[in-house]
Amino acid sequence: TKSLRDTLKEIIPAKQEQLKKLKAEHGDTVVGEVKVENIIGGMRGLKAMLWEASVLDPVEGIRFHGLSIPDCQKVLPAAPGGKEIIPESMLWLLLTGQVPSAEQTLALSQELAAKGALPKFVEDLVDSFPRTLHPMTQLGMGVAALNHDSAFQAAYERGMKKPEYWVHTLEDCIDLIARLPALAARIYRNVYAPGTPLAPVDGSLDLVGNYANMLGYGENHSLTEYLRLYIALHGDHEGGNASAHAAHLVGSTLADPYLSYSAALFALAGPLHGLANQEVLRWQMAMQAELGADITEEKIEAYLWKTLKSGQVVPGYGHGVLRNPDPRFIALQEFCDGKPELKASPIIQLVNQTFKVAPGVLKAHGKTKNPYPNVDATSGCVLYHYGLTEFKYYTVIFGVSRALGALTQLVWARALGLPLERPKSMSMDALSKFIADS
Ligand code: FCX
Repeated sequence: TKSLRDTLKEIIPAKQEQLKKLKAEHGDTVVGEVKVENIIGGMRGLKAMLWEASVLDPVEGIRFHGLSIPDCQKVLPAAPGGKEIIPESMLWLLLTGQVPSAEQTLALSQELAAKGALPKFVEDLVDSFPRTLHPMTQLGMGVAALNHDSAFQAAYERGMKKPEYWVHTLEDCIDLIARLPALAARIYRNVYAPGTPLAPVDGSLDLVGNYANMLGYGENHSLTEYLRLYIALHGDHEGGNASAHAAHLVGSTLADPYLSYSAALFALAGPLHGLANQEVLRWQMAMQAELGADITEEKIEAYLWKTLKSGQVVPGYGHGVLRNPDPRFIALQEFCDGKPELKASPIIQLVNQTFKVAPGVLKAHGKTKNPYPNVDATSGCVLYHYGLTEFKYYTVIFGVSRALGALTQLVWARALGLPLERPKSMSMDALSKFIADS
């Protein structure tokens, strides 16, 4: 059975050829037009970057190399003894476009576990942070500090040639993904259970098995399975979202994968992006507290209007690209439906009741282009049910996950020799002059 590196070595030349051909034969083909509304509207809808591993259809949702989420759930290997997709099999798919065998997935799990320990100075750095420092700030700083051992940076200093870029990028990406659970779990334990022992990385466990174990939830098989699915599903959501795009932009300067991914994490930490799952829980709990025991759809509707009239967004609803319920939301709901204790959980029931009412209210409100839930509408609430109640930590789990896609693209960007990203900006005066002259 072929290794990950050999698989990539085999497929990269054809992709390089494809890019060369696109450039040579279609370099001046027009893909779309740039309107003033795109320039002032956060570049929404502009097809302006390459991203290999996934494409987001507004109606259908995400596909990873053409595979939908239900397709992935059918074909991607689970952990030994588990049922859900695991990040290792998703990473293999994202990187190669191929479905790994159970054996290849296991080999990747073993490699990640073998590389999973943190350097001592990073442990010390993280231990020195005040407990009050937001976990996402800690994660971003820890990831940036890991660049101390960057293979890419060391090879660049030695004067490596361009065809070698992807090889060292891949090594950094694998090392970083391997170390994220130990880093993220250390932050959790320091902030929420200081002074208690932290389990070391266990060579016999998969990536999330280790993560759950180090968090202190290793005994909870159901939560571990949820985290596997959650982390696999959040892995990639094409390239334009703020975290993925930040990694791509910073990586295009040939900053190493650690620095590039730390930039992604700071983008993820914004409330309109990854922080939304913590905001959803906060909002649903405030709703629960205000509405009391007897929660009806009418009361939820009134609460939604209250949120909107106070000028706030309804967290977990809306999306920059999607125009339908997010299939990741559906997949997490199906996970809950299959587990009686989750189905009976008050917070999950509230998420479901809200889902029945919120699209209608948001349509009537008439602002958002997408009145449907995104994945954040439920992801944090499920964690809460499992007893992982520290919601300031939720985006860190998203941050462990998003590495899969953002780092995959760094490997492809270096393999394809993609250039420094540098869009042209305009001032309002320049834009007005352009309009007047045209
Ligand atoms: N509640 C109330 N108003 C909303 C809304 C919501 N959930 N979603 C969008 N709107 C409003 C916008 O604020 C905007 O108002 P404005 O014209 O006064 O500025 C208008 O509707 C048009 O926005 P729209 O084009 O539909 O959405 P955008 O692409 O600008 O923004 C996000 C997309 C996701 C930022 C937006 O829907 C939002 O704020 N949602 C709530 C936060 C959230 O769930 N974020 C997570 C998104 C995602 F899953 C992720 O990145 O993790």
